[in-house]
Order: sequence, then structure tokens, then C-alpha cells
Amino acid sequence: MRMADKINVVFINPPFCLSTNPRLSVSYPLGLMYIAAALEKKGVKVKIIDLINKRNMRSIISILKNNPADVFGISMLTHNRYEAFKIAKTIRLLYKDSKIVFGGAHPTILYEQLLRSIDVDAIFIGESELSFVDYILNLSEGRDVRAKIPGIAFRNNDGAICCTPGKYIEDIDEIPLPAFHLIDINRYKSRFNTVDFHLITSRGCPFHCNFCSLPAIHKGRYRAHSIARVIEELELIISFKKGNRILFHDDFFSVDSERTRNLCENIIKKGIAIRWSTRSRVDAVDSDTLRLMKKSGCEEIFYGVETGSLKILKNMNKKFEIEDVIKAFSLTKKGGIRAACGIMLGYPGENKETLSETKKLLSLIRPDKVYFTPTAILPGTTLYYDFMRQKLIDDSYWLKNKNSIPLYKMEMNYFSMMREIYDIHLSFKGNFIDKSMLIFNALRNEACFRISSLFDKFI
Ligand code: B12
Ligand code: SF4
Repeated sequence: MRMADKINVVFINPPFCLSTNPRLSVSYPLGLMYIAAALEKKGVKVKIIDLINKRNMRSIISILKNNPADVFGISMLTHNRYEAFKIAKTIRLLYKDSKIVFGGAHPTILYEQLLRSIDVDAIFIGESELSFVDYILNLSEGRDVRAKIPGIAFRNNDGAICCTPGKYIEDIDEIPLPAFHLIDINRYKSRFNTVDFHLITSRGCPFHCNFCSLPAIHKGRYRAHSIARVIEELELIISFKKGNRILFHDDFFSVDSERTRNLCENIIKKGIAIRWSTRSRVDAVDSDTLRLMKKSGCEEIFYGVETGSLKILKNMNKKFEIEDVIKAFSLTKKGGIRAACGIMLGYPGENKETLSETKKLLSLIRPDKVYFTPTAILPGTTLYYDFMRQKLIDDSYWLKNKNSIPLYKMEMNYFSMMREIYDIHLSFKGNFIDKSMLIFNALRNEACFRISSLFDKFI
């Protein structure tokens, strides 16, 4: 007799209280939709409860009461850890016999601390389509095989914390297409009444920037979907008829320019009419690839430029040069694609001089959009370990400070930096609309910093 259909799983995406970015777009929980699809393929009953924009704990409790499960799987980023903890504690009170597990970026890095402080049955480390399915299928047969499944952390019968080594999915095409039928896609409509679809064509990034969480999650491993699989997912998305805007949300799109060209050629050949945008690195674009990207519907590329200071760029271990930034922006704009740029403010070493280097660079490359963010010190990053060594922070921060993210207390305070940011925006020349947009961006950035300073802590 098949037992898989006797067990039911409820995935929960906890609310996201604004902490660093008031501009956050609400997007569907792709990671959970992948695991849900893998479970359904084995006959397991799954639900996804997306609480992303729920603010009220009472309404969350009533949703939980209406959705009993054998296993509750809670997803967690560092930025919504506090809500995830509260939900786990509530489920424990409501359903004493159900299993509760965590997964996602934050528990992948801090599983030990979480097992010591929160009553959960297991924590899944990294990508979990295989490991979680394995866990559930065994559980449905009454077997507890946690110690044998790769990429799980748990407490054994003696209370000791055990962690099995993780295993990456070599061929990511084996993972079924995300389970779109488990979410209400209309909830994710933008103000233009269309959905911004998120699609991941590859996983991981071969670089090791010092502020980024990815090296701790994917350990520098990069794997790509086949072009045929990406086209299949695009065709599925288009069949929903909710607009044709796609965000290729790879950690680093265009790692391999030949593959990128191949993908674009296939989109063109198959007549897939999409408007898309993505993220890339300034040292990974060339004019031929950009031409094909444009032809296949690419409207915007976001580059993590981070700073105009070579000294800070080196401190970050970004591994590109200022010349690469200038070249990439020139090629992208010449190719008719909007070039957006992310700048991190307040990285250790930031001062008036480095800021003016950033200003100089921005006025040279003249990006179509600039996103300024304060430098967040995320767990598992080299930056975080540097601060730990200096005894400026330790792991207890993540339990004591709700959802707060630490920021670095620099020579220069954030408010004088904000004034500098206004200057940067106003120094851009352009037509009235461009200029109005830039001023709007400046105001938005200011709001973003003010909110950060309310929630986040300086160390
Ligand atoms: C696309 C993306 C976004 C998109 C959409 C996110 C979404 N709704 O899916 C947008 C642009 C909206 C976004 C926003 C933000 N993001 Co983001 N995002 C990503 C990115 C590039 C890919 C995520 C993804 O879909 N991966 C593919 C799927 C397969 O992976 P996954 O979601 O991690 O899920 C897998 C595993 O983690 C695990 N898993 C996850 N949950 C669970 C739960 C259970 C029970 C189990 C068993 C397993 C499990 O299994 C899944 C399948 O393999 C990641 C980088 C990365 N590679 O993780 C950053 C990343 C997750 N984002 C990050 C951050 C910081 C943010 C923001 C806070 C940024 C900000 N300051 O505004 C916001 C918060 C968003 C939110 N609402 O929660 C950080 C998280 C760092 C941390 N320590 O928590 C990451 C790691 C980027 C980075 N380099 O630092 N993001
Ligand atoms: S910041 Fe970008 S390039 Fe650097 S490790 Fe993270 S994903 Fe890769």
C-alpha cells in the first residue's frame, strides 16, 4: 500500500516586516513551490500558506488552526526570522504531535543556534527538493531516518546536535517545475495588474564576495538548467496570461555567455514574446551577447557595482575593476538595454573620500536607475566573521534583536551620507521625467535609510 498520500505537509512562508527595504516587491515563494512540486510527484498532499503580507498574529493563528498538518515546513530568511520563530512556537502549542521543520538561507547557516533555542524536529540545509522528499516518504512509512538523509540537522535521542553533510543536486533539471497551482497567482499582481514572474535558470555563483550570503549557502557551486527546461518554464508562465514580464532571478545570470546567447536565440526562434530583466556582473557582458539579449526582450540589467572606490571593491573581494564597470555600462546602454546599478553604502572603510569616488563613478556611467542600500552584515559572510573576530558581534545577535540586521557604524553617519546621496541624484543631468524619477528615488532611498535606522542596529 502507498503511504505517501496518508501524510500531509503544510509549508509556511512567514510574514515579512519591513526592515531594510520599504520598496520590497511581494513575490511568490519559489523555493517552497519547487519542493512542493517534488513532493506532489511522489503523491504527498501539500499546501503552501504564504503569510508574506500578513501583519496580525491573531489572523495567522486562525489560519494555522484551519490548516492542520502532519508536518509543517517553515521557510526563513534572516530578515523574517522572528516571525518564523513565533509561528513555530504557535504550531507547537496547537499541534503537539506534528513535526516542525525549518529551511531557507538563515537556518542553513545558523542551524546549530536554532536547534538549541527553538523546539523543531529538523532543519534542512540548503536546497531541499531531494532531502525533504526523502524525509517525508520515510516518515509516511513510520521511519525516522534523519541521520541518513544528507543535509539535515537535528537533535538525536540524547539531545546532541547532529548534522549530516549536504548533497547538491547535480542535474537541476530533475527538479519538477514549480507548483504554481498551489498559490493564488493573482495575489502577486503589481499595480499594473500584471504579475512579475520570477524564474531561476541556474543556481549558485562561482564568486565569493565578502558581504554575500551565497558562498555560505551554495559554496561557490554553479549549476544551470538546460535551455529546453527554461523554455518549458517560460511557456508555462506565458500560458497563465498574466502578463509577460519575467525576472530572471539567477544569483549570477550570464556566467556562461555562450549559454546566455543560446537561451536568447531559443526565445527568439520560438517566438516567445517576453519582456525580461536580470542581474549580472560587469565583467561578464559583451556586445554580441547584449545584442541577442535585447532582441529576445531584455529591457534591464542590474549590476552590483557596490562602490566607486577601488579600495572598497578590493575589501569586498568583488574581483572586478572600475574599468569593467565603465565598459559594461557603456556597452549595455549602447545595446539599448537599461543599466541599473546597486550601490552599498557604509562598507567598512567608507568615508567622504570613498563616497566622492562613488559619486564620480556614477556621474561617469550615468546609470538608468540607482539603488542605494546600507551594508547589511549577514550571518555566514566573511564580513560577519571579521566583525566576530573583532568582538563587535556574536551569534546571540540573531536571537536577541527580533528581525534587526546589523549595520556598520562608520566614520561618517548615515544621515550625512543621505545628504551626499541627494547630491548624487541631483548631479545627474537629464530631461524633466528622468530628473523627477531620480528625485523620487532619492526620497525613496531616504525613507529606506530612515526605516533602517529605526529597526537595525549599528555595531
Ligand atoms: C530571487 C530572490 C529574491 C526575490 C524573490 C524571493 C522569493 N520570494 O522567492 C526578491 C527580489 C523578491 C528577493 C527579495 C529579498 N531577498 Co532575496 N534572493 C533571491 C535569490 C537570488 C534566489 C531565491 C530563490 O528563489 N532561490 C531558488 C530556490 C530554489 O531556493 P530557496 O528559495 O533558497 O529555497 C530552497 C532552499 O533554501 C530550501 N528551503 C527554503 N525554504 C524552505 C523551507 C523548508 C521547510 C525546507 C525543508 C526547505 C526550504 O529548499 C528550497 C528548494 O531547494 C536568493 C539567493 C539564493 N540563491 O538563495 C536571494 C536571497 C535569498 N535574498 C536575500 C535577501 C536578503 C532578500 C531581501 C531581504 C533583500 C532586501 N533587503 O530587500 C528580500 C526579502 C524577500 C522576502 N520577501 O522574503 C538573501 C538572504 C540572506 C539571508 N541571510 O537570509 C539571499 C540569500 C541573497 C544573498 N546573496 O544574500 N529575493
Ligand atoms: S554578490 Fe553576486 S557575484 Fe558576489 S558572491 Fe554574491 S551572487 Fe556572486
